[in-house]
Amino acid sequence: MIGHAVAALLLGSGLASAAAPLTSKAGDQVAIPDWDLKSSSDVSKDLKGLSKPGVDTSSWYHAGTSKCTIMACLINAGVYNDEDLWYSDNLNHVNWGQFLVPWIYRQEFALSPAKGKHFILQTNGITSKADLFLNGKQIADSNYQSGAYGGRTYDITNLAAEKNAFVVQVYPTDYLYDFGLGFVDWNPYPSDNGSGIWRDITIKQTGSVSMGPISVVVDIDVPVESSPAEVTIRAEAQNLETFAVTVDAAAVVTGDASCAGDAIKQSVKLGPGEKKLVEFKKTLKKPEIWWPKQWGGQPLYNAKVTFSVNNAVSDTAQTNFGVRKVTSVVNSHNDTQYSVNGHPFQVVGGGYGADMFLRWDSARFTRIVEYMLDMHQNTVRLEGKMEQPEFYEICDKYGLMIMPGWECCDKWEAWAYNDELAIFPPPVWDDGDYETANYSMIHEASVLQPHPSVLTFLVGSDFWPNDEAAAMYVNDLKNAGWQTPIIASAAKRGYPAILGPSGMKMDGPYDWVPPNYWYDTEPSADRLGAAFGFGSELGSGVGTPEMGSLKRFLTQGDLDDLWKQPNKNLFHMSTNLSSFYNRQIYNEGLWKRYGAPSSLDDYLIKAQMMDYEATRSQYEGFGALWNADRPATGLIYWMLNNAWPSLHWNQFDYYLHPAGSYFGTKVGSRIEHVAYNYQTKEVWGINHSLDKNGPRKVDIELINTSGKQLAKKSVNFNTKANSGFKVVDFSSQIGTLSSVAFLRLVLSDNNGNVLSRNVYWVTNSIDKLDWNNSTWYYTQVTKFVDYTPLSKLSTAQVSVTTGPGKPAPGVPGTQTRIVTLENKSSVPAVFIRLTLVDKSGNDVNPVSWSDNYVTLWPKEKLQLEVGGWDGSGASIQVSGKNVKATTVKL
Ligand SMILES: *[C@@H]1O[C@H](CO)[C@@H](O)[C@H](O)[C@H]1NC(C)=O
Ligand SMILES: *[C@@H]1O[C@H](CO)[C@@H](O)[C@H](O)[C@H]1NC(C)=O
Ligand SMILES: *[C@@H]1O[C@H](CO)[C@@H](O)[C@H](O)[C@H]1NC(C)=O
Ligand SMILES: *[C@@H]1O[C@H](CO)[C@@H](O)[C@H](O)[C@H]1NC(C)=O
Ligand SMILES: *[C@@H]1O[C@H](CO)[C@@H](O)[C@H](O)[C@H]1NC(C)=O
Ligand SMILES: *[C@@H]1O[C@H](CO)[C@@H](O)[C@H](O)[C@H]1NC(C)=O
Ligand SMILES: *[C@@H]1O[C@H](CO)[C@@H](O)[C@H](O)[C@H]1NC(C)=O
Ligand SMILES: *[C@@H]1O[C@H](CO)[C@@H](O)[C@H](O)[C@H]1NC(C)=O
Ligand SMILES: CC(=O)N[C@H]1CO[C@H](CO)[C@@H](O)[C@@H]1O
Repeated sequence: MIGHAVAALLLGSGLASAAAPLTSKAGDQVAIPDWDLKSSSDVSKDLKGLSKPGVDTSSWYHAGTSKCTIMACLINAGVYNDEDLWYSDNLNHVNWGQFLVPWIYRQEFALSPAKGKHFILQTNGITSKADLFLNGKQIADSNYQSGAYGGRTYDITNLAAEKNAFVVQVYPTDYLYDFGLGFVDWNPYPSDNGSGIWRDITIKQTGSVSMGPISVVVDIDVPVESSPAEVTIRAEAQNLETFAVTVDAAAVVTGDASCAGDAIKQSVKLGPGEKKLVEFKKTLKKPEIWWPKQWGGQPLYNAKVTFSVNNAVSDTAQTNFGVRKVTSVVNSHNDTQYSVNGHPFQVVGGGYGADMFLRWDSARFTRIVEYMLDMHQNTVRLEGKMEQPEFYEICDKYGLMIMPGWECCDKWEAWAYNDELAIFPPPVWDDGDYETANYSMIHEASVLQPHPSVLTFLVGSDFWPNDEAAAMYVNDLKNAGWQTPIIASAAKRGYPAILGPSGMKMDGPYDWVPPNYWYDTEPSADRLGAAFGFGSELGSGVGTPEMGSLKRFLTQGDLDDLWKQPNKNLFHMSTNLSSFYNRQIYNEGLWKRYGAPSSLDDYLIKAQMMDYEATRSQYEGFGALWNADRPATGLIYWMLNNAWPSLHWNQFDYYLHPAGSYFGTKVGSRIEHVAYNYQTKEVWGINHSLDKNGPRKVDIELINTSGKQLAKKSVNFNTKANSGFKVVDFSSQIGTLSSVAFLRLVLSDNNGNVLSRNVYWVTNSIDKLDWNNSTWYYTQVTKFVDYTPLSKLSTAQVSVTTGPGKPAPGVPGTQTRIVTLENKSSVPAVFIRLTLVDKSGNDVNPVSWSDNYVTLWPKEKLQLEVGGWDGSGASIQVSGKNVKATTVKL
């Protein structure tokens, strides 16, 4: 008896939820809140039996959440923890063999069935596929419930009871055979290959008629500022009865003063089991326009649709939407160019990495969006990592555009002509695969459709879908009311007839190239990733974490390897099959340009300088050449962030610490900016704005490493919005340098307000690229610039004082701090790095700095602002290339 009492207590969540039905009225849609799980090897093979209420699952793992892959569930259950998994090569030692068999997820929940009530179970993707059992009956098999994005609905009215037990048998994922979420060469694979219930499974209560997803079609002409919008709200009605019913459908739009009117109503007759698309039309005479962040506000409208039968609500749902217009053209160079609200829109973005265990955290993602906007990016690309619905809501609210699409290099691109998969060719699609892909597209299109932040959809990444699949995808998107451009792939290798050329290039680089690479756009030659056209994934492969992060995931031996073994394969780089398993190409550049490191600290400051140079010049190159003869129409930096603590390919590390690659991007993408073109030794202006105005001035100054002025010039100009342009040729001053010098460019307005301040270290020559010796991932450098004099700089004395700032956005109740740097010396203070730390000296992240890794002129004073942290910051660590490390109390 004692044993039974314990077991009953441990049943826990099952019993607790049995008390309260999941849904209480028609229109309620609630996620099954929790899961117990166990390997199929350790439980009864009688899954029908397991799916009857009352089974003792006290010895199973308890997920404590409505969605988790098997590994994420096991982390939640305390079997593993991240800090251990991430440390050194521990991840390699997880027993992945345990995930080669199916796992069983189980949960009990209560409903209150009654005559006239209907219950719909909805999946949103289970990886890789699943058998579903409810109350002793199988309701789906894994041919039907297949694919990480395969969302399906099941009418469970006939099985619903007061006490329900639901069992999901989840099948293992092989990326080559199943429609999963793979990581290609981004990082080692999660031990379970992402298998599991990674998105919610919901139960919805309805009356006789249920509602499908709401879509909102918005038609508006340009100029959007003075045009009305014709809005069509659409939702499918399905009669769940075996007799005809009449549904009274009503839609209410809210959002601006003109919407205060009555509901738009209509009655629709539905035969037994019949489905019909119900449409409501509304004209917004003076709509409020949704803009990407840099161009305006993000007003959102709301549409609520209610289906009633016999005066009782049968189903109801709502969605936000925005009024905006996205178009694209493939220009005369075969490059795709987007426009948003009638204005040519240069895509300035980064490639998103989902968490390795696909865990979702809205607060974390919100900080990531704030980081992207702080770096002046306007777009995030999702290569087959379409996330949870909150992802899109957050982007709508903040004004960040999204470029979703399918992923490369596995089952999703198992085309006979895909030579990337030649070594391990996955089987080409059979009928079942087309059906899985079809339902995946239908599901994702319905989730994405209403969101104004969705710029486009890429139905392929490295390869284009064949004609049959492309026609299917396009049909699914159109049926969902899709209005933004559908693009064949992220590369120029080929295209399906229905879509035509993608206009996007995927020609690298992915590993280190020097800063002049981007500006070398020699029109007669194929300059691969240089700043022309639309680069869908490209970068110098940089993103070296700083010490505070490195010591969290590397042993002393691993840390030593970073600077003592420059060619060694490193577990935290990529998979061991990839071209990115070591830092050899990067390190060759670092050793030859900056000199062999004398310590890990020396390695890291040199690495941050390399990373900063790399991202700054990439964003500046694309910004400057945005309206060149062959315009640079977009760039997606490869990558924005990582799935785990990685040593490369990011703009901030896994712990959200912003370092060199972050501030290079932030400076290089400023809305109004002035940049140095390494290739031509010219100064260029960049203007990403539509509405800034007034005359502008650039002050240019060149000093040598002793701080002596070598040249100085001021230029006044007027330019047009949304453009890049040459300001002045500075080649005679720079071409005659005898050693490294510093170039400072300061852009200001008529009132002397500084809009952009930007310092370079330059020499009279540039790194020499051997374009003919390029691979798909980099271009060989045959002669490196010499920055080694930077290691012989005299030490600069910098004073650092802090003072109160203003209330900080983001974290309530916190203030920003003003940090004043003053160079007391006659030599420049180079690449000053500021790190906010807590009382114990640990990095405080996330954090926002107005600027960082700055270079001060002799005697120069500069004010920076730090904010957006949780209040635990106690001091600032200060160091730099020629600045002694100190710590200053806040
Ligand atoms: C994960 O997928 C790879 C192929 O992409 C496969 O070789 C491996 O066996 C899979 N692992 C598991 C645990 O299913
Ligand atoms: C654009 O692509 C088409 C084929 O789709 C080709 O015929 C044409 O020459 C290309 N134009 C340029 C400028 O490369
Ligand atoms: C995709 O699914 C839709 C909706 O069920 C169906 O009408 C269409 O025929 C399917 N397409 C293919 C190619 O299977
Ligand atoms: C790569 O890593 C896998 C998984 O850890 C291991 O089984 C394999 O032996 C490694 N291959 C090479 C070439 O190192
Ligand atoms: C950006 O464009 C506006 C509008 O034409 C102009 O007034 C402003 O001076 C420009 N800024 C730069 C840096 O070119
Ligand atoms: C910097 O320029 C001054 C003045 O020409 C010169 O005396 C000094 O040697 C130069 N410093 C270096 C490091 O070249
Ligand atoms: C690179 O290759 C092109 C075409 O093969 C050739 O015309 C050119 O001379 C080569 N350039 C160099 C620097 O070898
Ligand atoms: C390419 O670079 C490799 C390695 O530096 C060199 O051995 C080879 O000769 C180069 N090939 C060409 C065509 O320049
Ligand atoms: C101590 C010192 O020399 N301070 C100077 C630093 O530079 C600013 C101008 O940038 C001068 O105003 C200070 O006198």
